[in-house]
Amino acid sequence: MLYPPRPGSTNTVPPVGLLSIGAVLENLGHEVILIDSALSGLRGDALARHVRGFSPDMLLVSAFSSDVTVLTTELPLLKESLGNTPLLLGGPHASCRGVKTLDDLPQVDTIFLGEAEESIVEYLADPSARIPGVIRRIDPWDTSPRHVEDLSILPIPAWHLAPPANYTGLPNGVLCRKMPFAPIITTRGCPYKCTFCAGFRITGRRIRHRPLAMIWDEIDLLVNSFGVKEIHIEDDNFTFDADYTARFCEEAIRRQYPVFYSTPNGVRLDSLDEHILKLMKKAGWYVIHCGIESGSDRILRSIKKNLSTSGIREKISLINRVGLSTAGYFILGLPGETEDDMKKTIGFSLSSDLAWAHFASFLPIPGSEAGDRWFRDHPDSEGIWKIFDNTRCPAPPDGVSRETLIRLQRNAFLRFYLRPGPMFRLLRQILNPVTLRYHLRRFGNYLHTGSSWRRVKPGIETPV
Ligand code: B12
Ligand code: SF4
Repeated sequence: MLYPPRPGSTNTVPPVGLLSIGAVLENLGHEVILIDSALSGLRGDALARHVRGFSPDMLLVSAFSSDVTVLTTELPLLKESLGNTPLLLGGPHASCRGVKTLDDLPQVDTIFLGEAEESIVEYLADPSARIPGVIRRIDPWDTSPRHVEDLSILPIPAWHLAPPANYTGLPNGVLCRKMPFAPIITTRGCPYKCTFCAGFRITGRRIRHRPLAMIWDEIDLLVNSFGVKEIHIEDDNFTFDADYTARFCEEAIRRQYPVFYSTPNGVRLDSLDEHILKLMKKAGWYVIHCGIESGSDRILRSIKKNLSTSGIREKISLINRVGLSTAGYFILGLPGETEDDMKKTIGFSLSSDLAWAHFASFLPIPGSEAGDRWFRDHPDSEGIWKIFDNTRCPAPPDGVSRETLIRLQRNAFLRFYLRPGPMFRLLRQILNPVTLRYHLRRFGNYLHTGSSWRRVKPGIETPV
């Protein structure tokens, strides 16, 4: 299994989806190797030689759309080196883009759409069959993403393939109190229909829960066998079911592990009340990340966020009253936005009591409502994957230039953090011994190579 190299990125996160597939394959008796070249930096001929060294029977690659550009240079080398070894691809890009993935990446033999724990088993049983959620190049039929109905059938992700202590880059910006951290998934799916989001293409619209007993088995393993000190719940919508969230927190309080918990993917503000927030605080949350997206009610309506600016302000105050800090996620350059709308968003971030803020630029994610519209309106969008990152403003709205959007995004960060409170918090976070090491290494890399790209380390994988 391969997690692709990510030049320029200093954030590394264990590939929890591949770990789940890895556990399924191991349960079937297969020997599984995970090569995380986002972590090791290995690429090009060295990566191809490294992969060939294991003489794999098949190569499973997981990719975001932001990985497409790198894969267009890596996959030909891997294909050449591996000959007829089947090359399978799954993850966000394949799930969101569907059959067009086969045009984007001509070396891929088969793609998997959506959650693939069941489809991979069926594929291995008969690689020539038509399986829902699986598209083979030699028989590209029309199928939609597949989802696992009953999450209790899933094994615990194969954490020994990606020990959390190897992941020393900060996961989400600078917000992590203790290392090692581990991302876990407790629920899959989200019923909301935000137009910029394509999560449903991967994990569906129906929320399914993993049994809490299984989640605690996983956390036990992470804490007791891997020394994990911070658990990041990366669900689409962890707080959707208040009863489930409360039971998770009550168990965390009962167990008293010396760990922090956080939900860095963000939770919906309308799902939070005082009772849940107090439980989360007692359980070990220190910050609540939340998707705010815009400070303009007109734009909030147009992106179908189902939140109002006044409701958002109320919830931020509530979170602060409970004694937790709040991190707000905003998107600049949403379709239909004017410069004025974006200024409203920046103004909103400054006037609300947020401790942290992140300003992403709009990404036209294929498969999302707004992304599909963008691709329809921009038939000549070949170069999009090269800048498919929410820091690079690839798709400014009509009437706003890319340069203007980049400037607004930079201004947003500067205006938010160049204030005494946020600046003090940022410095305290950067100077905390856990993150200081990361920033020093990043700065060292910058001095050595002129970029924050991690220097190449040999692969850390050994056969299991
Ligand atoms: C947590 C999360 C992150 C985390 C961690 C990601 C990680 N390492 O897994 C972080 C913060 C790092 C992250 C970053 C980004 N993310 Co994100 N993220 C998510 C989120 C909320 C959940 C992902 C997850 O853990 N899912 C659970 C696991 C179990 O699923 P999974 O990893 O997808 O794997 C399953 C299947 O995809 C499949 N599978 C995966 N790989 C393979 C390979 C093979 C061979 C097979 C057979 C199957 C298979 O089987 C797995 C088990 O069912 C999703 C939303 C969603 N619903 O998926 C967005 C999402 C995937 N992210 C998104 C985006 C845009 C980004 C960024 C590009 C944002 C940016 N900076 O611009 C970055 C890029 C990341 C990178 N290249 O480093 C988009 C993806 C769009 C796309 N087409 O690429 C999503 C869909 C959200 C959205 N806005 O719509 N993300
Ligand atoms: S942005 Fe969040 S709330 Fe909206 S659809 Fe996506 S996961 Fe659900």
